Amino acid sequence: MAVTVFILNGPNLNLLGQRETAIYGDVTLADIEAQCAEAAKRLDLSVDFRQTNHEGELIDWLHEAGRVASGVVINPGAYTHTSIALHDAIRALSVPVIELHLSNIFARESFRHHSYVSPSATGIICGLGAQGYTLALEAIQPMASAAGT
Ligand code: CA2
Repeated sequence: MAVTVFILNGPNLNLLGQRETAIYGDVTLADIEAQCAEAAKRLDLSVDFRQTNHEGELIDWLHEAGRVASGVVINPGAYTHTSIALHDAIRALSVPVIELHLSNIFARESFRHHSYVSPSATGIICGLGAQGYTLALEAIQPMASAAGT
């Protein structure tokens, strides 16, 4: 049976494809969702793809993932660099969590070089654009299957 992986996207990622295309490319979040649905089919995963601009909602979704999912892929957006609450919520999970960034945060402004999420994450993918989402699903599939919901 397919296990469930939450794919959570944080603030401003709903704007992808409309602005900042030099950094993030012209791909939209809807394109990424479609790409994830295709990868999920191939990997026999059930994916639940969400985006929010609210920190508390991301935290509620992480708690929900702890109850009903076998893994989480999260692009926390700018909360990556500010949120101890996200750090704590991810730390409380026993399912694998992959932190994902479209851009290479280490090649950008210095305020993006620190992540509060990374020390709590199982693994990190950054700088590979939209392809990172497919790679994250490929990486989490065996771990999520072992975790098994
Ligand atoms: O590279 C990533 O995926 C980021 O998580 C994207 C965040 C940024 O704050 C992180 O440092 C790295 C930004 C999300 C998208 O922001 C947009 C803003 C305007 C127009 C389009 C996207």
